[in-house]
Amino acid sequence: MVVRDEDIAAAANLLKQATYVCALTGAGVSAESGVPTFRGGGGLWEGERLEDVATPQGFRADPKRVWRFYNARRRQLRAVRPNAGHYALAEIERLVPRFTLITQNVDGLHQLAGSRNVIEIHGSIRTVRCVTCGGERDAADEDLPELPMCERCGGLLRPAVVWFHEMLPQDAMAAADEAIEACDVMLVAGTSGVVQPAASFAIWASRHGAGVIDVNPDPSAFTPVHTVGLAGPSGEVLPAIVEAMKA
Ligand code: BV8
Ligand code: ZN
Repeated sequence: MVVRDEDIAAAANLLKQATYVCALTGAGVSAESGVPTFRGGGGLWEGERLEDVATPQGFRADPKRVWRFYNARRRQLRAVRPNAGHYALAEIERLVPRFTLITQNVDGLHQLAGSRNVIEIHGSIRTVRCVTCGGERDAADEDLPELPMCERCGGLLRPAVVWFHEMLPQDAMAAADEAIEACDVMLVAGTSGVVQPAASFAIWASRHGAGVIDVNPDPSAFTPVHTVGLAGPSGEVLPAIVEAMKA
C-alpha cells in the first residue's frame, strides 16, 4: 500500500473531529470481496455493456437478456462476503456522533457488515419488483426463472435497481441530500465519480465547507476537491484509518 502514514493520520483526525460524517461508496469497496467494478475491466459485465442492459429500453427490448445479466450477478453475490473495508465503515459509524452511508452499490454488503444507516441510491439487486402492480420482495436466495413473473398479478418482475435514465428513488435522494448538507466530513471510497447525480455529492458537500476524504487506488473525479486523498485499496486503507482513530 503506497499510502503515507501522515495521510492516514490526517483522515483519522478529520473523522475524529467530525460531528456528522457522510460516506459515499461505489463498486471499488466491493472489489476486494471479488465483485468486479464497472469501469475497471473495460466497462464490461458478463460481456455486456452496462449502458445496454442497465436501462429501461434494454429491458423492454429484451427482458430475457437483461435477466440473464442480473441473474448471473445475483448468483455471483451468493458466494461473496463483506471485506475489511465494509467492516471498517460499520466501525466508523459507531465511532462518530452521526453517520450516514450513501452507497451506489446494489450488493447489500454494507448491511451484511453491520452498517445501520445505509441509503441505497441505486436500489438493490437482492430485491425484485413487479412492473405492473409494483409489488416488491427480497429474492436474494431464490433461483429465479429466466423471466420471473409476479405471483400476485402475473406481471413481469424486474430487478429493483435504478437503471440509467431512471430517476433515483425520491426518499433515498431526499435522505442523501439531507446528509450531504449536514455533514462536516464526506468520506468517499471506491467510486470513479462518473455516474450522476452521485458524482456530484462530494462537490456539494465541499461547497458548504465539508472536508472530503477520497479512498481510491486510482485518480477519480474527486481528486480536485479532496482534502485528503488516500491512493490505496479500501480494504486496507479504511481499517488503517479506524486504527488511527482509536489510537
Ligand atoms: C438520472 C444500478 C435523472 C444498476 C447504476 C447522458 C445520457 C444519458 C444519461 C446521462 C447522460 N449524462 C449523465 C446522465 C445521467 C446518468 C449518468 O450519470 N450517466 C453516466 C454514464 C454519464 N445517470 C442516470 O441516468 C441516473 N439517473 O440521472 O436521473 C434523469 C432522469 C431521466 C432522464 C435524464 C436524467 C441513474 C444512474 C444510476 C445507474 N445505475 N447501477 C446496476 O448496478 O446494475 S450505475 C452503476 O455505476 C453502479 O450503481 C455503480 O455503483 C455506479 C457508479 O460506478 P462506481 O461505483 O463508481 O464504479 P466504477 O467501476 O465506475 O469505479 C470503481 C472505482 O473503484 C474506480 O475508481 C476504481 O479505481 C476504484 N477501485 C478499484 N478497486 C478498489 C477501488 N477503490 C477502493 N478500493 C479498491 N480495492
Ligand atoms: Zn404484480
